[in-house]
Amino acid sequence: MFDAFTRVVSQADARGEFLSTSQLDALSAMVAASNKRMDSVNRITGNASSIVTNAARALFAEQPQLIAPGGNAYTSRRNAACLRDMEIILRYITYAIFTGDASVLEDRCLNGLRETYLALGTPGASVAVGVQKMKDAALAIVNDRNGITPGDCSAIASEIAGYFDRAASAVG
Ligand code: PEB
Repeated sequence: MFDAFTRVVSQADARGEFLSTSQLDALSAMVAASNKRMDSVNRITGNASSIVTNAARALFAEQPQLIAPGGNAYTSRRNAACLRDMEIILRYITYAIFTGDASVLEDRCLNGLRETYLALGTPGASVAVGVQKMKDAALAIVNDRNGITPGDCSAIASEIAGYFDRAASAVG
């Protein structure tokens, strides 16, 4: 698991080089924006349960076959597993936002998830739709600027969008 700093160190070390000016500039821009990053993590985390349940409700409204008899989320046990999966994915995305690096999300959550869903008969494309709905909700929260340090949030917002997109495309 890397964060944005250790990743740069590991890449420089693999080449036996000092950190480059462009690497230092990129990290210093990241440090300058770190309040927005942590505010975003804080607000997504504080709203996690409504982000998950609203996304799942909207997914089931669009794809009612999932919760109909024979559907992969039919029965309370499987419905709960579905909500839990969405919460796990959102949690790892908040870790990636916090560290500024997708490796924790990739290594501990997404790696092998497509194969797990194939084995379970869980429709990965539907999970991807659920993840996209969580993305819309998370970005709406970040972009409403309530409790987020003032300034331009477009860079952190597009970074956040990228982590959701990675998760969706890993299973979809
Ligand atoms: C991944 N999900 C399920 C299982 C696992 C995961 C390993 C099998 C074991 C279990 O049931 O607990 N676990 C999950 C994850 C990590 C992890 C992301 C990362 C660290 O450890 N079914 C649907 C929806 C979707 C869904 C589309 C959006 O119809 C999910 C929610 N996942 C779902 C369901 C099950 C499941 C298991 C319903 C149960 C399937 C079953 O038991 O038949």
